[in-house]
Amino acid sequence: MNRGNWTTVALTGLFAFTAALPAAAQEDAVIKGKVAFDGDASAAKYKRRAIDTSKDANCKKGKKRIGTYNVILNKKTDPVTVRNVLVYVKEGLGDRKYDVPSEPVTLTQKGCEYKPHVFGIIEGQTLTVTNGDETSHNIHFQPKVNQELNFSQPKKGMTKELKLVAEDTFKVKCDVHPWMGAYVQVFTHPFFDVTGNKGTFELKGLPPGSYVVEAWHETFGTKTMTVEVASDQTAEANFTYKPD
Ligand SMILES: [Cu+2]
Repeated sequence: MNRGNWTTVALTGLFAFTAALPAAAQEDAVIKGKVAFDGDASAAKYKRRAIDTSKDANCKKGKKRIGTYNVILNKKTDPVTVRNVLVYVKEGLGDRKYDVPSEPVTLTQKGCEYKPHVFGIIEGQTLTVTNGDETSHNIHFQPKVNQELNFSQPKKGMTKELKLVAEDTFKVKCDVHPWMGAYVQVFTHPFFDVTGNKGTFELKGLPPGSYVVEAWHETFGTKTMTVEVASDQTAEANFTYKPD
C-alpha cells in the first residue's frame, strides 16, 4: 500500500478498515535465472588476457597472474553465460523498508586486483576495505551521489571501514595500479545478486508482486524485464546479451 492510500483511509476515519486488511504478505517468493551470451564466444575480443603487473613486482607476491575483467564468459555452461553481472530489483518494492545487515561487505585487494570485482551493498551497511598485498594501494571511490573518497593503504593488513549512505552506482579504482577496478551499487533493499561461474542469480525472500528486474554488466550494459511472482513461488527471469 502506498502512503497516499494510507493517508486517505486515515482521514476518512475508516478505522475499522484496518482490521479487515489482509495479513502482511509472506516474503517467500523467488526470482531466479541466468544471464546468457548469444554471440561468438570464441572471438578474440572475448578472450581474457593476462594483465601486465610488472610495474610493481610486489603484486605477483599476492597472486601470480591476474586476468582482464571486462568480459568473462562461462563457456562450460549451455548456453554460454556471463559472469559478474549484477542482477537486482529495480522497481516494485514500493515504500518497503529493509533492515541494514550487521554483516559487513568486504572489498579485498590481493595480487593487485579487487575481490569482488562487482558487488552490491545496502545503504548504511559497513564496507570493509582490506589490503592483502605487500604494496601500497590507493582506493579511490568515484561515486555520483555519495561523497568522493580517496585514501591509501600503504601496508599489508590495513583495514578501513566505510559506510555508503545513498543509492548510487560507481567505480572504485586504484591510483597506483591503473588496471585495478571494481564496481559497486548501493541499494535500499537486499534483492540483488552477482552471477558467478554458472551465470546464474537468485533473488530470494521477495513479497509476491510484479517487479522490474535489471541486469547490469560493465561491457554489455543493462537489460530489464518485468517479472511477476506469487507467494511461495519461483519465477524465472533469463537475460540474454546479444553483442555484435
Ligand atoms: Cu593498487
